[in-house]
Amino acid sequence: MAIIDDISTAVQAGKKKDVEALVQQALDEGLTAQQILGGGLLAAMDIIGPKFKNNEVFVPEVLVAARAMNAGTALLKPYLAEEGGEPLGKALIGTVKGDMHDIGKNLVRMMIEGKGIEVEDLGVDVPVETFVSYVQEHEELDLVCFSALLTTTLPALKEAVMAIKEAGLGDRVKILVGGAPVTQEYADEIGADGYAPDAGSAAAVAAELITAQ
Ligand code: B1M
Repeated sequence: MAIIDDISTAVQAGKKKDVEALVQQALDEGLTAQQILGGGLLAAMDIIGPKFKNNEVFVPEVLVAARAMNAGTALLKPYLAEEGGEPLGKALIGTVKGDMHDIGKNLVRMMIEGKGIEVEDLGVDVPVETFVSYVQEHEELDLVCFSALLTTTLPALKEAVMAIKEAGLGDRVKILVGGAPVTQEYADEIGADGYAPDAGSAAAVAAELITAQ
């Protein structure tokens, strides 16, 4: 579909305003948010990723593409969210210490919100103490979600999971982990309650963990 390809091209070029206009046009033309997300926005990052790895594009290009992608996903947010009602529960999300990647985390947040779960987002590069004190201060929380995108920040992910448990909060909140280098095996090894490989399954696992409590 031409407009989907145009969205992907505009994201790759980091043309934020064009992405916003094209995403809006695609919605107006009746494409679903999932079609736009998968075929346009995420497809662009699948092209940027290998180029970044092969030194065909560099950090500034990736950053403007990420900014354009985030602008597009922000427009899709209300469409990805299901109709209201009572919230199913409350979750906290953040990218672990030392890790600045937030595109995947933002998508996970949106999809979890789409399940009717309220989500507080602490952003990126979040120190473990910040996660722990937030959970301590918010007794209404059901779930804590940690995102890690670098193999070098896997130890920070482990530390975050352990800190929640060592603070005696493991019985009160469930812990969901994910991000490109994270596997089910690693999630089990560090004692997380749940793992998901992508944003859609993260939302399903989040809902399961909350309703099973
Ligand atoms: Co970075 N980066 N980056 N980067 N970057 C990767 C991750 C990398 C794979 C690129 C590569 O070399 N091929 C590589 C990591 C290698 C590794 O550790 N195995 C890498 C590197 C090395 C780096 C730097 C070290 C580069 C440098 O400076 N030399 C540096 C580190 C900075 C830091 O964090 N301290 C760096 C910097 C950056 C930018 C700042 C330029 C930018 C981030 C911008 C931003 O996020 N605002 C960036 C980007 C954009 C990427 C790539 C190109 C794209 C990541 C992305 O957004 N993907 C990436 C290559 C790639 O993935 N193709 C790369 C789209 C996103 C939707 O997918 O984030 O995987 P993803 O999220 C998915 C799943 O992982 C999952 O669901 C999401 C949606 O389906 N998921 C969860 C994520 N969190 C979850 C949580 C869950 C469950 C599922 O539960 C809680």
